[in-house]
Amino acid sequence: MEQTIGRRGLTARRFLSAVVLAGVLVALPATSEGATFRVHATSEREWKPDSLHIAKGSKVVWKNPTGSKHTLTAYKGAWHKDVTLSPGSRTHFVFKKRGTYKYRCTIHSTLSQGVCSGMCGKVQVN
Ligand SMILES: [Cu+2]
Repeated sequence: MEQTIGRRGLTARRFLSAVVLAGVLVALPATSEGATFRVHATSEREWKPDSLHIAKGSKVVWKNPTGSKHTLTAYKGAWHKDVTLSPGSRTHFVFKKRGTYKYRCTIHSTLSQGVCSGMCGKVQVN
């Protein structure tokens, strides 16, 4: 029941529309295309988080805040070469294709018959 046609009423309705629109934008999932996700190495020799589910086109940034060197080595071809993360450094990768990308630090993990133990991580791109 809208009875206010005056200047005040219009303004109030516009304000309400803006609030509703803002709510819709905030409600968009965090996995929408183009989002940035962060993973960091821990001093317990883990990737945190060690498993990510992201949308195609998302960027993942890996940081190494520890005092040790780590490598970011994909064992199913996400990267063309090993990336060495020296203490305090970071790197990133934009995932343009769907798939499961497994990676590990070759210094702090072992890979035996496809099974990684230690500093292992996974990115699932949908
Ligand atoms: Cu490591």
